[in-house]
Amino acid sequence: MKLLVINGPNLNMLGIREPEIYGSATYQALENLVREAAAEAGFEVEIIQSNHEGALVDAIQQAYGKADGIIINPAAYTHTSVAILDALKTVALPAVEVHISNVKEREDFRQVSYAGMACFHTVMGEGLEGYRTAIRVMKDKLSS
Ligand code: CA2
Repeated sequence: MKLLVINGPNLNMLGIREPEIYGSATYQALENLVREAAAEAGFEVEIIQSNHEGALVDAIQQAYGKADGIIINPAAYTHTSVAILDALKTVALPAVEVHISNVKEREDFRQVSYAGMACFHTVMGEGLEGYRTAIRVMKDKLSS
């Protein structure tokens, strides 16, 4: 089974700023965790990070016919991007939304998630470990 993990803008800067919100682990540590959790769950995994909305849309479209599921942290585009929502709806693959922080307890402008409207589950506030949870949730969904 193939999994595509997509990370949005600025997540490549993890560990560099705002450790009180996002922790002190680096983006490389996040990729390592995802690869380990995916292997444990029996997934082949591809991980993509981009700061560009269109590149995220391209990645979602390219998953069509190739991946069995998508795990996505669209970062700031969570709260603005109808294009990412439309792409997720178009490919219609099972998708899980992940956020490192607990967005529910943050600013008003973070209270809408467009991408989340096309996801069957959301994980938030678990730090990087949230990606492991998301992978397990996806495994359960695809095994049922
Ligand atoms: O909690 C999350 O995972 C977010 O998706 C992170 C986004 C934020 O806009 C969302 O509301 C919630 C921001 C990612 C920025 O990542 C940084 C990493 C290191 C230093 C600064 C920002």
